[in-house]
Amino acid sequence: MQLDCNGKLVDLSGPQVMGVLNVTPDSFSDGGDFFAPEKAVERALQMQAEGAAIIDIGGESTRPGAAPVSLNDELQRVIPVIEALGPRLRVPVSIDTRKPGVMRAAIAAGAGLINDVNALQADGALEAAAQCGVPVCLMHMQGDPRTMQKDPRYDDVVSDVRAYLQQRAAACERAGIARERIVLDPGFGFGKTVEHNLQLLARLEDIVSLGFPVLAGLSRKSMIGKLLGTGVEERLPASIALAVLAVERGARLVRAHDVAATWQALQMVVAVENPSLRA
Ligand code: 7PM
Repeated sequence: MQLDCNGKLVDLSGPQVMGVLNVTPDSFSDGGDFFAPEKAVERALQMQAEGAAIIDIGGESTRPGAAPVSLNDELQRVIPVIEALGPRLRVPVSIDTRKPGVMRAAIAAGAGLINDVNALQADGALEAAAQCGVPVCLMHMQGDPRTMQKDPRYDDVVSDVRAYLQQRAAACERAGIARERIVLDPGFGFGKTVEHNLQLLARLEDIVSLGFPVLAGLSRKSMIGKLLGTGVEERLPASIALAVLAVERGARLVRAHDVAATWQALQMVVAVENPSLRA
């Protein structure tokens, strides 16, 4: 099983790490340190060396309560970084966006995958992704980033998220996105309480059973802070534990800020569960 990301291949026969490169001035995990293209390139090369199989670039903060970003601001943040990275990275870049205009420009600039927390629900997004011909990661979110953490409710969070992702995958296929190009993500923290997040992780196999590769984004998330009382910079051990639990339940991609530590942990899972895949 592999993803063809605009010519760069991602092998999914075992778990892989998607490294997070934020280019928002307000991004909580890097304080905007990587806003300058040269800095971003440096960090992306480091994540590649640490084992990242994909570098995820987002110019729109999806932080709970964050203000919307205009198309032009988002393009100005991400396109120069993608252009600079393409020729210097062996691994593909994914574009974390909800806007079809950013999808098209990012893929034209060399990005290899679309990561949409809105699962291509914006007007024109399905068409844009289908025409780009790259893999898409469809994430579940209840509500929108501004209000999603107010009072999230589900009948059964796992079956609700499963049904939503199945429906979005079907919409993609109808729009001409090949099955082989679809990745699903339960969207930890996006319109979910700690209990919802824990149930989704405990029963991640119910999402994996849809038959698509699953991505899990748990790194440094606030559920850890709520369970342990730790600040964002103190969440690595718990992030690693959650990544290992997700991969044990069948996740094939783990989105993480701390690439080296996450990659090393996943290699231990591989060594135990599937020694023939050892790096
Ligand atoms: C503030 C709060 C800033 C939360 C950033 C975040 C995911 C994602 C993000 C995820 C996929 C973060 C999030 N999370 N894309 N983008 N899956 N596919 O913690 O879980 O990085 S942004």
